[in-house]
Amino acid sequence: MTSPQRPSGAPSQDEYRILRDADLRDYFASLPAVASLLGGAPAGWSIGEVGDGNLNLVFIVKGTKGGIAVKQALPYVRLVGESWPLPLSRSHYEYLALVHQAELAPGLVPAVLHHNEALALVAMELLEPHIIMRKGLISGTCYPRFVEDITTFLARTLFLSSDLAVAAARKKEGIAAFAGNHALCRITEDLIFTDPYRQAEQNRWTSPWLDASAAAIREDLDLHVAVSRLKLKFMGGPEALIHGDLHTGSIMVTESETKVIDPEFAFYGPMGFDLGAVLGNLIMGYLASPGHERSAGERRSFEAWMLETIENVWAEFSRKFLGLWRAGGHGDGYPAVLFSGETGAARLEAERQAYMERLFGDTVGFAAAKIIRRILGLAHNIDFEWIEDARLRATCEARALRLARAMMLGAPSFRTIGDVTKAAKKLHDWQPDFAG
Ligand code: SR1
Ligand code: MG
Repeated sequence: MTSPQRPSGAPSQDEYRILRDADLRDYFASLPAVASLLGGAPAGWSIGEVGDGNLNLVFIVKGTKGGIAVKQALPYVRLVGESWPLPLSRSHYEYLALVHQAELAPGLVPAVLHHNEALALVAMELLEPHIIMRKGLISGTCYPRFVEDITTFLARTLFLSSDLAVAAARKKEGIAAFAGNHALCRITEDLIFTDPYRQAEQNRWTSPWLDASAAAIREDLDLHVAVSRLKLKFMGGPEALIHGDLHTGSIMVTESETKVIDPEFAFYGPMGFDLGAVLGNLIMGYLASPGHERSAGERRSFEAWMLETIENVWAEFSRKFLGLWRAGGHGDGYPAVLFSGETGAARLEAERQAYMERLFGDTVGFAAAKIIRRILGLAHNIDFEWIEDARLRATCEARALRLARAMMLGAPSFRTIGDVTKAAKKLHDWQPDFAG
């Protein structure tokens, strides 16, 4: 895989300005290809800022013929404000990742229509009528296409950018191309692997019900060791080009299509981090579900689908990843010359199984870290946040915390994905003792 470079002669960084609706109108009016895609007179285009993420501005621009989604990075963290500066270069890495992912997993990411490095701006195909998957799950909607698509995305982007598929020099060029995205990695290192386990000013949780759980986790040295091991893997394991923030808010869906968006956290990291993000967020969706129930048991079939989906995501990912490997691992890892003949082939197959077991262990650990950060850290998710009754929200969150702690400490006892769903199911109706 070759890495697209920054376009030569790109305008310099000092031309950056935060764009308002009127600026966007003038800007796209001056780009014939985009203007013609939109259609009609620029004065008639509708333009609105719709971003509800933690970092950026997102606009939808619509003309008489079509529409585009436009993402502009702000020089700071939107969720917190100007007191937390953040490099605009994340837009470059997002663009780069979208280009690579489109090559590796065609059709599963939005098409990039335009990129301006200086403005930290990416214009993409407008995904309509897609919605953010997290919102669909909150409303209890099942997505029949999701397992097929997300596992193709995961298997292809991870396998095809790894040492199992890519020659050593190219892989290292890939690592180098994304190495500058360290400010975004740092957010993950702090917010996921450190802050929820210490007193951090920005931490928050559903108080007072989770006060004791939060305090216990701050004192839990077993957990501190386990999360630090995961952090080290995240920092020092450039296995593949990972999305880096693959939660259900980074996935847009319809019943028949799935698109992975927002890869601004992309870099070469551990595969289990992306897998854990998907599974950890599905587990949260499942355990948040009782909080969105309007009548007893009304979400039962949705919840059964969620458990099935969690199981199928791992099973299908594993099948597709191994399929790619068996069809031809042309990377410099596991040189074919060392595994010739029938005995060599059998030994390599056993090694593939061992590889998947190790990857599953990483996935379980990272999924747990993703759950804990959303309940005790700075950035929460609406699966829990939209549960209006705070005590019920705390109950759902306490169940998820209990499962996550068991998963992070007991990865070896979660040998199969069925062990994970079984444990999640067992906690679905568990009543925490908030007094104790
Ligand atoms: C301060 S940024 C908080 C979170 O938003 C992003 O979506 C990532 O998940 C990050 O950790
Ligand atoms: Mg995002």
